[in-house]
Amino acid sequence: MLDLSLYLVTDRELSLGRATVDIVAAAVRGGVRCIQLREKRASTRAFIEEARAVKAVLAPLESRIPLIINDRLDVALAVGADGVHLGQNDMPLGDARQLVGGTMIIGISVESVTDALAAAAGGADYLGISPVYATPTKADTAAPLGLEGVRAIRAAVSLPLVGIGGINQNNAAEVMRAGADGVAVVSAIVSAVCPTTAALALRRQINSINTETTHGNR
Ligand code: TZP
Ligand code: MG
Repeated sequence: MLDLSLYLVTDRELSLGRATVDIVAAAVRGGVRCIQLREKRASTRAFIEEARAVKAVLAPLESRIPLIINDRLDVALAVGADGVHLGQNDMPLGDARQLVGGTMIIGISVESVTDALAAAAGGADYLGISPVYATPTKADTAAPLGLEGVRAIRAAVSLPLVGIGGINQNNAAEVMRAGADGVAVVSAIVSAVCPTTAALALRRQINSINTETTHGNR
């Protein structure tokens, strides 16, 4: 089953000069369970090379960590990634699904209940609720949806949900309590002095919610 509980979205410009492959390796040691490679400025060739390098880091791991490619279905196909993540202005879900059939995970960023219902009807595998909180990491986001937005989307669809935008160890638990199955973070991990420690801190918050759920408190 797809484990979205702690989902890292990469950003080379926020990684304090460290290589994305090293950030990914460190983050996975701290308990990140899914990687999205997001390259907004790289050439297609550099994107493909980076994706192959990240795939090589993930391949020998005992726990299977999926590699999802941001925006670029062609890159995802070229490297044999596990999935692609598409926003509301990227390739339409229907076209992407037609190209890959059931062979690839397709995640969709949703900015409203309407988007969520459309993505669910179109066969998305999971949804990214974007953004939950305001964030300087991405310029062109919609207005923050907040915990109310997470609750509304949770009530509308049964797909796995991951919150993204301004999430860190101090607010990860409340996003999950509002109904998300996981949290996706960029700066909280890639800009941390120690990405492993940052991931561990997030992991602790997530695990505390899973324990609550096990005890029927959610
Ligand atoms: N999509 C919606 S918000 C966002 C993306 C890629 C950036 C999230 O970055 P951060 O640093 O975790 O707030
Ligand atoms: Mg996109």
